[in-house]
Amino acid sequence: MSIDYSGQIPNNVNLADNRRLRRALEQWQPGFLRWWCELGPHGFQAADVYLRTAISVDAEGWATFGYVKMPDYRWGIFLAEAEPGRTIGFGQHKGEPVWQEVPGEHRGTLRRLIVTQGDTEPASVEQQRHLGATAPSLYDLRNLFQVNVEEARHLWAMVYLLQAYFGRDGREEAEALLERHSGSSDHPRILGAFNEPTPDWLSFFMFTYFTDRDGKYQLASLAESGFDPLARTCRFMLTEEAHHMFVGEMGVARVVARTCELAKKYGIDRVCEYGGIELPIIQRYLNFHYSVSLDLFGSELSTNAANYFSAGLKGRFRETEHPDDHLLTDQTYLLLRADGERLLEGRESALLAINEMLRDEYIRDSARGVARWNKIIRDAGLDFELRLPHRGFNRRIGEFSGLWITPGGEIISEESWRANEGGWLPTSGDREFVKSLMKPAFHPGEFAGWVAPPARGINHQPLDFEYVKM
Ligand code: BYC
Ligand code: FE
Ligand code: FE
Repeated sequence: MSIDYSGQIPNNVNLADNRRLRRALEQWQPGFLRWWCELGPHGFQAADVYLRTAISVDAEGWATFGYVKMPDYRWGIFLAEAEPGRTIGFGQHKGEPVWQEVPGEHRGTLRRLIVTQGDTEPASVEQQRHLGATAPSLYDLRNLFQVNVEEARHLWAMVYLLQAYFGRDGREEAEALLERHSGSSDHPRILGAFNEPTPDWLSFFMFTYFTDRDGKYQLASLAESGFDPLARTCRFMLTEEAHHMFVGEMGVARVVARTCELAKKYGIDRVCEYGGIELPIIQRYLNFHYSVSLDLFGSELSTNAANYFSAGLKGRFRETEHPDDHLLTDQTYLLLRADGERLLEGRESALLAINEMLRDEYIRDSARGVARWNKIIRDAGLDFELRLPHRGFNRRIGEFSGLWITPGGEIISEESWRANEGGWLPTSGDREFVKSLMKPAFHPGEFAGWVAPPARGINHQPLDFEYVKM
């Protein structure tokens, strides 16, 4: 299924023959572009950026690479191909044909899920809008912008669903997605992590490793949805998500590699003196981004999540691979709960634990990158290990939110937690120091001193390729 690029909005949903929808989207488009120019990447709207753009939705060659000025990026609506005869894979409607229209009784719930997903996408662009000015290389600058245009496309993906399937309320929600802003006091973004600033590149790499990975797991469970247009939209979004997480994993790996190089040369305690970011600071950034991202999965026990599942709206990660009845009504799941001042493992209704199952998948996946970062440290012969903190550490949502839990998983008093906080979460001194390193490196092939160059360029281009022309 190829993409129609002839109209104003590239798409593979046959907009050419759907006049009502085409006009609704064309009316939304100018507001979107205004938003992009005001709150998208600051200072680079006129630059030529070497970007990939989707040209088909099948695995081979969906992307083409070329120079684009970002406001001219062809944001479009791309759904993965329909699976003929697809049936609902879980919940009370299991085995019934998937829905091509919104089922009336689930309309409000489905709209809310789509709005929540859609809200995160422009939020991340807003959070990252000032990073361009301090990019450590043209290669990194280009990756930032690639992530930004794709997150903006993810907004299109959700706006398409709202406009195509939710009538007037859908149009209103589509407008509201451009009105809420990250960190705004009157109209903040919906979820916590998306109102936190992304002030420096170490934060950006941590964000794309940990927070975009929440995106992967949320999209994967929405890709199981019985509402087929949502499932197909999310499937295609997942192909873009892989690059975002790659940027994060490699970004942190390169920071670690540079740190190790300096540590070997000058001593592990003198890395900052020589313009690197010492491992304890990296650990504190990791602790922050990981714990904030864990919150994005919602409460450990959630009737919302149970309802989404039973209704067939949001499944588990790789739903079909679970060797059970996909109803979960009589099953239990082992999870950690807070029982007064103790943490206690116990079995709870599997249906209520859907959020926790997804978080468990996420935690396992997050650990893989950390192991690869640790291999870099080990290979450098240094005695230090990065760790994922305990799942209860620094949580604002769910079971652990009222408790003061150490990265090691111990419940302590608020007073001693606060007294130790500076060793666990980035201090203002850490942030100032990291900020002081953030100087742009804009000559082709040049890299800032706090980060190692990557192993290879983008799309087989050399490292000194001019990825962004100012
Ligand atoms: N912050 O039953 P509970 C991405 C609210 S990232 C603030 O625990 P539920 C991306 C919740 O709304 C993926 N509020 O939660 C990444 C509820 O409110 P009400 C984004 C929160 O509903 C990087 C109450 O607390 N996609 O794509 O089971 C760059 C109790 O809720 C938070 C999605 O999130 C929070 N962290 O699950 C760009 C998928 N957590 O009902 C993009 C769609 C919970 O009391 N969303 N609350 O008013 C969902 O599936 C669910 O809304 C959640 C929450 C999993 C987020
Ligand atoms: Fe996204
Ligand atoms: Fe992403």
